[in-house]
Amino acid sequence: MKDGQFDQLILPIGTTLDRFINTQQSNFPFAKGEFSQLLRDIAIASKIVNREINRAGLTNISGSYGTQNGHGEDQQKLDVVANVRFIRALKNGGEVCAIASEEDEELIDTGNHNGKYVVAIDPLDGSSNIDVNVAVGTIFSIYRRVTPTGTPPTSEDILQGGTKQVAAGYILYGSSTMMVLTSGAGVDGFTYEPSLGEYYLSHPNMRMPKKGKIYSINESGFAQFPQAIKEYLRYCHEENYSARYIGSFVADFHRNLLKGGIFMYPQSTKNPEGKLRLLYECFPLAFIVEQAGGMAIDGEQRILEVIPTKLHKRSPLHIGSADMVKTVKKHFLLDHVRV
Ligand code: P6P
Repeated sequence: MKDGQFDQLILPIGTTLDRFINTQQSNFPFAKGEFSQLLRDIAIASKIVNREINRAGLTNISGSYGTQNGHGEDQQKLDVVANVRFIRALKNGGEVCAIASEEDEELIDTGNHNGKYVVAIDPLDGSSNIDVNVAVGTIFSIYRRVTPTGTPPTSEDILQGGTKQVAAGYILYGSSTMMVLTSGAGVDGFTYEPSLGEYYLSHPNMRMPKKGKIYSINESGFAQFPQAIKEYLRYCHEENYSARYIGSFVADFHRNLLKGGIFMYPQSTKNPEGKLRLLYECFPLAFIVEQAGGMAIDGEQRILEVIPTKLHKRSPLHIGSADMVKTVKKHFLLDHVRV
C-alpha cells in the first residue's frame, strides 16, 4: 500500500460530543460531572426525537395533537412527544431542578432539588413544518440556579436574564442532524452519525460572517412593520439581497450563521411584542450569535439585556451578521428623528 493510502482508507472518525466536553473542560466553566451529564441528557433526548421525526411519515405521529398550548397555538403530535422526551431525560438525569418549556404554561419542578441547573427549552420549534418535510429544531438555554440547593426552584432561577446563561444550543433536524453549542468560549457544531448514535465535531469554532446578502422575514406583515423595518427592507431590495425564509427559526438562523445574513421578526399590530419568546428562542440564539461574532437586538437594545418579566415573554428580534444588524439599528435610531 502506498504511503498515505492507508490513512486515506481509514480516516479517524473524529471527536465525539462527550470527548469534546471532557477535553474542553476549561471552556465549560461549570463542566464538573454534572454539566457534562446535563449535555448528555439533552443529546440523548435529541437522538430519540430525531428518530421520531425521521419516521413521522411512517407512523401516526404527524399532524395536530388536537390541543393548544398556553399561547393558543395548535400543538402538533411531535410537539407533545418532543416535550415529554426532553423533560423525562432532564428529570431522570438528575442535574436539572427546573424546566421552562414552550409547551408548559408553568415552570416545571423536576423534583431534583439538589440539581444545580435550570433549563429553558423549545422542544420542537417550527413543528408545523414536519408534515411537509421541512427542517425543524430544538432550542435550549442553561442557567445555574440562584436559589439555595436543596430547596424547591422558583421563577427567580429562570428569569435571570440572557447574560446569565452558562450554555445554549440548538439541534437542527435537517438534511443532517446537528447540534450547535456554546458555553461562552465560542461556538461548535456537531453532526449526528445515526449508525453509531454519536454526535461528532464537524464545525469547530463557528464564526458568523460580518456581512451577508440574505434577509429572512415574513414580508406579508410589511404594512404593519415599524418604519425602520420598512426602510431596511427597501434597502435589501435595492441591494438585491436574497430573501430566504422557510418559517423554521432554527433552520433560517443556521443557514445565516454559515453564509451570513439577518433574520428579523419585528413587532406588528398582529404581534405587538413580536412573536418569538425570550427565554427559549431569543436568548439562546443571541448567546450563540454573539459568541460567533454576530449581533442580536430587539430593535433598540441588545437582546441579552432585555429583562424577562415572565416565563413566556415575547420580544421583537433582529439577529445575524453584525454589519446587517447595525444597519437595522441605525434605521430604528432614525425612527426617533423621522417626522
Ligand atoms: P410566521 C415557528 O412557529 C416559529 O416560532 C419560528 O420557528 C418561525 O421562524 C416563526 O414561528 C414563523 O412565524 O408568523 O412567519 O409563520
